[in-house]
Amino acid sequence: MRRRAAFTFLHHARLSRCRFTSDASRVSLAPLRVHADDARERDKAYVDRRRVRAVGGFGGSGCVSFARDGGSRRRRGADGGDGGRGGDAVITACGRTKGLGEIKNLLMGGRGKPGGSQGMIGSRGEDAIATVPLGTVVWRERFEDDGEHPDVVDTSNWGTSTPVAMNDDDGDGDGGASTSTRREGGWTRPRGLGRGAWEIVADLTAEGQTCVLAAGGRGGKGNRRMPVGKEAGTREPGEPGEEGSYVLELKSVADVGLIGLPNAGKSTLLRALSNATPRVGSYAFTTMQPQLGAIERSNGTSITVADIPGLIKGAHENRGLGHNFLRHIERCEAFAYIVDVSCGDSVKPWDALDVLRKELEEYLPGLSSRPAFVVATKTDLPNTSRALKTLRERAKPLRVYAVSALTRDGTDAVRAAIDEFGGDKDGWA
Ligand SMILES: Nc1nc2c(ncn2[C@@H]2O[C@H](COP(=O)(O)OP(=O)(O)OP(=O)(O)O)[C@@H](O)[C@H]2O)c(=O)[nH]1
Ligand SMILES: [Mg+2]
Repeated sequence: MRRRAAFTFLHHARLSRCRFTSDASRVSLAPLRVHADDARERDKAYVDRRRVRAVGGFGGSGCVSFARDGGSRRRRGADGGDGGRGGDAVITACGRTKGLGEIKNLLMGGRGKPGGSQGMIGSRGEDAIATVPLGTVVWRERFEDDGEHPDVVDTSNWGTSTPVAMNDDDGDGDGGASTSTRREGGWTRPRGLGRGAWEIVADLTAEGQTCVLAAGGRGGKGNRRMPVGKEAGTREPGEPGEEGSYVLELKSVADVGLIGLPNAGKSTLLRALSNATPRVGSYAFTTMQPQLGAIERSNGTSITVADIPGLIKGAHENRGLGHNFLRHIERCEAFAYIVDVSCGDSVKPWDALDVLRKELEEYLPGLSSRPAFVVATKTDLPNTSRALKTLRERAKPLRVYAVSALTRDGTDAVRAAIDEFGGDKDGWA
């Protein structure tokens, strides 16, 4: 009896999200403080790639109907209306959407309504609309001549393959699929997919931009369209909608990317420069997803700066968070290399800079030649001046800005540099 009472109590306690104090005789019913955990869960749930099957809705069937004369039973003529068109499967870009986690695996338009008597056309099926973040690239799988079916594509190696650039001769050795990719010249695949032929059908970078993944089917004709003869008593069924297999891949849209080893102080710097509030912590990989911040410019426009998760040696081979975030670097027009000059992690700042540039270049050739500057952080800590001097020598011809994001010393110069970049995109080259 006592055991049962204890169980009931525990059950209720869990439901009401209360917590127990260390003193077993007293139970605190204060709600759990879950904010930090929620933020961590949100980061973990961040999804920046999604496989979606899109199906347009079935068209409604046409109607068989005959008009009748007043009270008599004599037929006056066929008047059955057409069925309504099936709904489309659509995605639309929205700045407030942060990831692809909310997208369902199956996006299916609604069925069109059947036609009615007196020539009434059935209403259109409802569109299935999913919102995606700005910067979503839409890949569509193409059927091969050999009849390869989309469902046999192996997704187990997602995030592990080497980069596949446009017009790339990706020698992953899977014979036919690679050949067909090269044959079309512009074809390529979503990163990490080893098989199948894929093409980019849309790149949604502007608010409200939409892409119809699968159009709804046509509604069937009613007998009004075939009013004479035998056919007057027939109707057409609705047609099925289009179908397609898609991969949605998010590549953040930012003008400037903050690139650095874990713990270098990227998030702290973004906090100091903009109104963004990324999480800061004294441990590696505090930031698990790209964070965007806007920096106001003197001319009233703004520049978007992305805080990218920490990059480590071997990231281009998918070490650390690897390709999951390197993908977000691709679109940045310029980079700020963030290096810690306090040598807190015993990595020399100039070595860190070499690692960062090398990883970018290994990931996508040409990336490290984009306009860039260096930010030496944590200058408030002791014994940083010698390291800073050597860094300036070794980083040439890149400019080096010394800052303490904590005390905000030197952050105005960084903001001015970003402002200057916006006016003249080759400003730092
Ligand atoms: N003294 C000092 N500490 C700093 C400065 N900038 C950052 N820190 C500290 O360095 C630690 C890491 O800072 P973050 O901003 O989280 O570093 P991060 O580069 O974003 O790290 P990841 O997200 O893990 O890659 C935190 O404990 C910060 O308080 C600085 O200018 N001076
Ligand atoms: Mg961070």
